[in-house]
Amino acid sequence: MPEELLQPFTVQLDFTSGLLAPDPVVLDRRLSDMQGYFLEEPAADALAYSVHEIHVPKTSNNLLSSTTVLAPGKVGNEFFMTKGHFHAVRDRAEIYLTLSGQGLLVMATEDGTAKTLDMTPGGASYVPGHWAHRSVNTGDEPLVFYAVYIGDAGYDYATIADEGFPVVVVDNGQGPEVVENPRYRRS
Ligand code: S6P
Ligand code: ZN
Repeated sequence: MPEELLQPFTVQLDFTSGLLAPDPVVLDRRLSDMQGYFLEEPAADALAYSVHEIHVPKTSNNLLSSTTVLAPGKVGNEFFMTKGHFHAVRDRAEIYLTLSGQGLLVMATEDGTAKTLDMTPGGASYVPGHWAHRSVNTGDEPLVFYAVYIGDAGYDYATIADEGFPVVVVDNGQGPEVVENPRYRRS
């Protein structure tokens, strides 16, 4: 028997709102927390997304999980998105299950290879280790997804904050388009 035996539990998850009950850890990210992330600086502040995380010890034998609720909207022509990160422990993988809304999951390796996947309700996307990941809301409703990841994965935000992703997702007037990031590794 392990020294600290965890008790099994169930958390109730609302697929539309992304809310968890009981007692999640909630982290709000506002546009004002995301200076330098968009090609244009946001003209006004607003809540961009919330992360609701289920408490478990952050160890390699546990699975952490959370919902993310990403608001619809744009900064200039760029759709609202999460900051994006590599895992601090680079090889830690993750699953994103889209619950509601429409979006794109943008991923990149350290050598600059980019990959995007559609996020639509019911889609379970696998993010292998070594791929930085960011979600982008390309729809008119909140994009809600449930993420499951290895407990000690951690976050490296600095690499993306410095370099960006190789691609960005913009509204070209007819819909979302994935285009080369003119500032990739240049700012
Ligand atoms: C954690 C997982 C998600 C994100 C969340 C917010 O490994 O990838 O829970 O943390 O979607 O994105 P970010 O990039 O601000 O952490
Ligand atoms: Zn992650």
